[in-house]
Amino acid sequence: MPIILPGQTPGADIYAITDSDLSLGRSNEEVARALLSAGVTILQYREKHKDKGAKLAECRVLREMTRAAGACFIVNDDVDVALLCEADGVHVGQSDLPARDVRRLVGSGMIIGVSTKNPEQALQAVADGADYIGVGPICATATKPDAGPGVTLSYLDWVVANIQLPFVAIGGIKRTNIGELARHGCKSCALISELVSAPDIAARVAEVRHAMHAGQDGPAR
Ligand code: 3NM
Repeated sequence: MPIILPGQTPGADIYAITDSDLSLGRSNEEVARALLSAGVTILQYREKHKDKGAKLAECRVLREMTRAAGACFIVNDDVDVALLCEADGVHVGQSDLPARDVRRLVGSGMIIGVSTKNPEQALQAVADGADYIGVGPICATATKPDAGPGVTLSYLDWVVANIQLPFVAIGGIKRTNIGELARHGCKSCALISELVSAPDIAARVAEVRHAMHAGQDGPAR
C-alpha cells in the first residue's frame, strides 16, 4: 500500500481521529467503518481512557479494516501498540517520547507525526525526522482542553511559508471554519468531535469535504 501523508496525497484532505467518549455510544469499530465507507483515507486511533490491552485489541481490528480499505492507520501516543498492530504510523505529542527516539524504535518504514504549536516545535520536529507535523490547536477545544488556547491562523501561515513537511491542522475544526483554513493553504485537517459526534457520519464527511474544497476554490485570503 502506498504511504499516505496528510496534505500531500489526494484523498488525505480529512484526517479522522477516533474518540469513543464522543461517539454517541457507537464503538470505534462502528465509527471507523462509517468513516472508511465515506472515503476517509487517514484514520488515527486515539483513546485516552482505555488500558493498553484494550487499545491493542481495537487497533488490530482497525488495522485490518484500514488495510482492506487501502487507508493509512496511525496510532496516537503508544509506540508499542503501533508496532504490535503493524500500524502505518505513530503520532506523538510534545510530552511523549521525542520523535528522534521514536524513530530508533520504529525504524525508517513507519510514519511519525508530531504535534506542534509554535515555530520552535515545528523546526525541532523537522530536525528530529518527523514525516509530518500537527498544527494546533487552531481553536481551543473541549476535546483536548490541555491543548490550550488557539494558536490562531498566524502559526498556520508561518508553517505554510516555512515548513516543507506535510502538515495537518487540528483543534476545533468544523465544517464552518474549514474553508477558511483551506484558503490559508491548509490541505489536510484533523477532526474528532465534528466527525465522530455526527449522527450521520457519512453525511458529515461529505459536508466537511464540500466546505473544505469550496474554501480551496474560493478567493485567496
Ligand atoms: N490535538 P476536535 S487539539 C487531539 O492541538 C488534539 O495538538 C490537538 O479535537 C493539538 O476536532 C486535539 O474535537 C483535539 O476539536 C481535536
